[in-house]
Amino acid sequence: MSNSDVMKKAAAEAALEYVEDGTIVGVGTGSTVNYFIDALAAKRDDIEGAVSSSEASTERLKQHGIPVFDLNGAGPIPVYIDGADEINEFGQMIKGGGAALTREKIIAAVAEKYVCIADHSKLVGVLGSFPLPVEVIPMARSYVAREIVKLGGDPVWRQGVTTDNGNWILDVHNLEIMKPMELEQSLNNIVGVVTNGLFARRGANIALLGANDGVQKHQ
Ligand code: ABF
Repeated sequence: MSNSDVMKKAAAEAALEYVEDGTIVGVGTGSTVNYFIDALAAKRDDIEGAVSSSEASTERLKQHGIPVFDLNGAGPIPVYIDGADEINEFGQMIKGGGAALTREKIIAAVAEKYVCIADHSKLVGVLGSFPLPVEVIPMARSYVAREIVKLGGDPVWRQGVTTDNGNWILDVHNLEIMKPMELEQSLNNIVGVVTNGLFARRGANIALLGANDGVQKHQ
């Protein structure tokens, strides 16, 4: 296992502490979350089940015998555990490298608490080195791209990728995001945008970042 994987696994296992018995757990997507799902299997009989942000995570949860609920019937979600592509000291994030940003943002909105799990390399001073994913309705791709250029970004179509919702992804390069909340809102205002990968208005409440000397907790 690589050093990075050791750190991801440590962060994922530390998140188990936030899982409440008898509840439905919000589960994100990605390689760090996969470690979390594997660890959650040990608590399978203590929880009611999970809601999932992607087909991939649903599949892995079911393989472990963890019931997966439809969000509409799930009621309160005390905690959502998910990764990030970048996170800053305020818990604001870029997400969507795995193209699951829309379902991730929905569950994050529902959950009372977002616990971000990652290795410490995801912690940045200014968001934007990681290209910002934007999910778009396919027929709006070119229009949305032109509008994003007006905002100062450099959008690139992630060709060959269709999201779980049947949409496409533009990855926006060359952004130095000094005002994440404002940019999140501006992108949301473009017709044809389904979701953008800035999680600034609803960021993480707690970040558990795996490092060489253990798991750092930021809150
Ligand atoms: C999800 O998984 C995404 O929002 C993000 O793109 C990605 C992080 O993946 P990993 O844990 O593999 O770095 O959280």
